[in-house]
Amino acid sequence: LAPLTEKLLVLDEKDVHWFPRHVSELDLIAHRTLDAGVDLESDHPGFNDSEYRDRRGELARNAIQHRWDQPIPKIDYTKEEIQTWSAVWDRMEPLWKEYACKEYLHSLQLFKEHCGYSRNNIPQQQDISAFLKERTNFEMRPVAGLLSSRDFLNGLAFRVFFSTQYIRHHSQPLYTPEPDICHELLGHAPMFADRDFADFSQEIGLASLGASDEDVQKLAHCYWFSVEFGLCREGGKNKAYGAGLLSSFGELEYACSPEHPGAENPPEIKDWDPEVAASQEFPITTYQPTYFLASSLGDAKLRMREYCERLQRPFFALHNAQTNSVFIDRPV
Ligand code: HBI
Ligand code: FE
Repeated sequence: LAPLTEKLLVLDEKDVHWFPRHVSELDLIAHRTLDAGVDLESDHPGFNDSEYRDRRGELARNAIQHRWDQPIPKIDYTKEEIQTWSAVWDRMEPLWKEYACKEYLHSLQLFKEHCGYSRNNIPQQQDISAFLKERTNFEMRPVAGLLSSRDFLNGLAFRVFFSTQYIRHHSQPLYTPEPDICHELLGHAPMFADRDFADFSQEIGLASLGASDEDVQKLAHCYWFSVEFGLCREGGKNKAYGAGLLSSFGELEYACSPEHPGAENPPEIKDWDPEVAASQEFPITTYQPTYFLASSLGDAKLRMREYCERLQRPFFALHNAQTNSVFIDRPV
């Protein structure tokens, strides 16, 4: 082990960014949020609500205190928070049946049976995490707010999804300027119960370890057009597997059914190609003008893997699932 370690240290100093080698080192990343998760912008729906801001502070502290080997503390969601959850659930449920991919619908059913998913209950991250760990060896861990692309993607290398725990402000249940539990638990979490999707996500994560800033940006764009806004073909129809779509009642229909009445500017649908997605620009405050369509989640994964293998890297990181650590292949 010694020579490999030396080589890594040299690489660290000279060529590559620091990156976590073991899942425990995600503790170092988890508190590096870009915003504290509490400093709301003046146009945030909860900006003038001191009770909401206190709650955000409480949940942020909760997330920052979490350690990788500890169970995720249960959160006692208030009646008002549950009402917001129900409002989102009620709007999304009929749309999922129509536009969510079959993998999502299958997992959602399992989550109803095993993880406390329902319109009247906000599921606990710990329950979801334990279920995912059994099924696909993925897990969730709390985070206070937005991380850098590098830090966020590095977590996926260890099959860890950083997930916020607060909910959007009750005054606008169908709008959130940042990821919240409706987005994380209704958009992302069920997809990680699918083996191909879980592996797909980890591919992006492994490629991000020690990658150049340029490559991290490319991988973040691939993530955006797949994990957030990806479509896949199913029975002659376009279905959503991206969490940004699965948690947005307006955009889900817009993306999957561009011919529906009211869509004056139908989006452009391109075949899923990570090379193209990597340099495709995107807006963050409007519906996406472009979506990428994979023929299946398995195919999306294979293409992602091929793309990652082509990235110019001094090494490639491999994952040991038994120890949840990464090691380096092909050092130069
Ligand atoms: N941070 N906490 C958190 N949650 C995300 O979904 C997230 C992030 N940072 C970056 C990011 N997503 C993506 O937009 C890509 O840059 C990876
Ligand atoms: Fe997201």
